Amino acid sequence: MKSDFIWMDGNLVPFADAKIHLHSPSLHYGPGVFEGVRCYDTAYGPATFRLWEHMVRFTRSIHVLGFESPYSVDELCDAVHETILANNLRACYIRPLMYLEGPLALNLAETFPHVSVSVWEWGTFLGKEALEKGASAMVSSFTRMHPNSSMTKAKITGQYVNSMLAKSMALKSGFKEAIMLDTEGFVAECSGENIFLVRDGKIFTPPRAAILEGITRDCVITLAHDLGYEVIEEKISRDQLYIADEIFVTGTAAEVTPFSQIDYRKIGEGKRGPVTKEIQEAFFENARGRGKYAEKWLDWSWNGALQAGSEKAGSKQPAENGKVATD
Ligand code: PPE
Repeated sequence: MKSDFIWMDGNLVPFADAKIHLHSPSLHYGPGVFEGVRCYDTAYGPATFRLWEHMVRFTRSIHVLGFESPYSVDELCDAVHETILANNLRACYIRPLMYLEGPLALNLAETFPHVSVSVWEWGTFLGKEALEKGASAMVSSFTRMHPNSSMTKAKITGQYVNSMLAKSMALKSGFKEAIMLDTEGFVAECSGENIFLVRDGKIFTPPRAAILEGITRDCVITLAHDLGYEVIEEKISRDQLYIADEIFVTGTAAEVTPFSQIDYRKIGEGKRGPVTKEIQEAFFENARGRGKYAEKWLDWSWNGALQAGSEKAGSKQPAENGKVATD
C-alpha cells in the first residue's frame, strides 16, 4: 500500500510524512468517509474508472455525515489525477479519505473536514484464481448494520468495523469472504462487495435500501441488460443462495468475482458459471477501454505525461466537465 506521495488538502506530501494528529476524532470515534476507485491501464493509456461517480458518492457520503465537502467533485477528480501522475503509476487503486480534526467530543459541530488521496498498486482482490475458479464464502454471524443506526448509502469509515469483524472471522474460518444478512435476516451484501445470484437464466440482487449502492453493481446491471438478462432487485434469503445456479460479487476492489462455495455447499457447478463469465468479460472489456461504455466510464484525458510516445494518447479530447468527450 506504499507510494511516493499522498495528496493532503492540496499538497503532495512524501509518503512517510503523511501524518495526522493522534487526537483526530476520526481515529477515536470513526467519523470519516472514504472511496475506492480504480485506474486501469487501457487501450488509451492509464484511465480512471467512473471517477466522477465515485467522487459524487464521496461528497454525498460527507453530506450524509452532516458536512459539506471542502472540495468540488471537479477538484477532487483533479486531485486524483495529480496524485497518480506524481506517483507515476499506470494502474492503481485510489483511496480518497475525509478525516476530521477538532475537539475530542461526541459532537460533530466543532470538527473540521480534511481530505487526502492515496494511490497504490493493488492486484486482484480475492485472488487471481478466484476470477475463474470462484471464491468460497460464509454467511456471517455479524449482521449488516441497520440502516437507521448506520448510513448504508455512505462509505463512513467507522461502519467498516462491522465489515472487518465479519471478514476477519471468515478468513480465520478458511473462507475468502463474508456474506452479511440484514437485520431482517435477508441477504444484504458482503464485507466490501455487492452480491448477485443467477437462477434459471435470471439475475437477482438485493434492493438498495440497506446496502451500499455500488458503482460496479450499476455497471453490471447495465451490462446484463445489454446482454439480454432480466435483473430483478428483490429480497434474497440465505437458502436462495445455496440453490442458485451461479453467484458473483461486484466491487471496485473485487471487480466481478464468482463464488463457487457458500457455507460448505457447492454453488451450481462449483466454478464460474456461463452468465458470470459473460458479465465478467463485458466488465473487463469496458474497464480496459475496448467496450461500448469505455468512453463513458473511463477518463484518460489527463494521462499525457504518462503516455508520452503512445499513438493513442490525446486522441480523445477532455470535455468541459472533466469527463472524456465522445466522438
Ligand atoms: N458494499 C460495500 C460494503 C463496499 O464497501 C463496497 C466497496 C461495495 C459494496 C461495492 O461498491 P463499488 O466499489 O462502488 O462497486 N468496497 C470498497 C472497499 C474494499 C476494501 O476492502 O477496502 C472497494 O471495493 O473499493
